[in-house]
Amino acid sequence: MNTSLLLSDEVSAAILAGSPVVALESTLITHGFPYPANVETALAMEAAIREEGAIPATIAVIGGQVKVGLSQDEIEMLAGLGQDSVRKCSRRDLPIVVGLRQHGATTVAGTMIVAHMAGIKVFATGGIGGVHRGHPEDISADLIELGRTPITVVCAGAKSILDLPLTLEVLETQGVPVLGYESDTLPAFYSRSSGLPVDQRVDTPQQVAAIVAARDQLGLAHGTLVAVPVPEADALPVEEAEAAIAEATRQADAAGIHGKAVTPFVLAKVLELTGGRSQTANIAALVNNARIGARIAKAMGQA
Ligand code: PSU
Ligand code: MN
Repeated sequence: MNTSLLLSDEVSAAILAGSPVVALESTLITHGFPYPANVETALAMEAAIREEGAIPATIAVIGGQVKVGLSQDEIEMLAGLGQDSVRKCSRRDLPIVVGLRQHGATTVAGTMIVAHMAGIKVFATGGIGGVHRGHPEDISADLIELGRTPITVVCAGAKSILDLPLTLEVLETQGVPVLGYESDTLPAFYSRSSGLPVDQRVDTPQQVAAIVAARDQLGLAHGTLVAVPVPEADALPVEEAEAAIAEATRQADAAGIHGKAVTPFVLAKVLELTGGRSQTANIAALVNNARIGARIAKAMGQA
C-alpha cells in the first residue's frame, strides 16, 4: 500500500480484511453543491453504503495529506471552506496540493487514482466529467483516467452540460466498457435516458462483478463505468433539464469561463435556473449510486 496515504482505522481494517469498501469523491462537496446540502449529501451517501453492509471511504487532501476515509468533522471543514480555499484536484493537481501542503477536493479522476493506491475497487459518484458541449477540445481528465486506472465507477451517466455522443466516443477510444444498470441507454443524470445505447445492459451486481473479474483475468487495466438512471420519482423532465443546461452553458460561454471552472459554474447556474429542483434529482442519484456501489463491492468480494 502507498505510504503517502493516510487511511482511517475503519477503512484500513476493512481493506485488510477484504471487506467491501466504496470510495467517494470530495469535489462534489466543495464545488458541486452549496452548503449545507453538500454536507448532508456526503453523509447520506456514507449512510447508504453502511446500510448495505459496506464501508464508505470519502477521499480528499487535507493540508497536503492524502486521506482515505474522512471523519464527519473533516467533511464539514472542507464544506465550510468551499471552492475558494480548496483546490479541485484532478491528476495534474495532486502533486501540487501534496507538495505545497494545500487542501484538495478530489474529482472523479483524482478519487480513482487515490482509491486505486489504497486498494479500493469501487467508487460511487454522481456525474462524471466528459467532453464539453461546443468545446470538443475540453475533454475531462476523468475520461482519460477511466482509460488507465482499474476502478469501477458507479455514476448516473453524465450531465447533458456535456456532449454525450462525443463523451461516449472518447470512452470507447480509452477502452472503457460502459454498462447500463437496469438500462439499455446511457442515463443523462437528471433524466433517466439520453437515448444513446450503452455497450451492455446489466441487471445485477453479480454481472458487474463478473465483467470486472474477467477484465482482471485478461490483464486489462482500464476502468469500468456503471451508469445507473436516477430514481424515477426524482428525475427531471428532459425538457426542463435541457432548457436549464442550454441557458447555463450559454452564460458560461458569455462570461468566458473555461477550464476547470466550467463544470462548477454550470452546475451552480442549473441549480438557480431549476429553482433547486436539479438538486433533489442530484441527491437522489448520488444516494442511489452509493447504495448500488456497495452492492457491487459486496458482489466482487463473493465472486
Ligand atoms: N459532474 C457533475 N457533478 C460534479 C462533477 C461533475 O455532475 O460534481 C465534478 C466531478 O468531481 C468531476 C468533475 O470529476 O466535476 C469534472 O470536472 P472537469 O469537467 O473539470 O473535468
Ligand atoms: Mn472540463
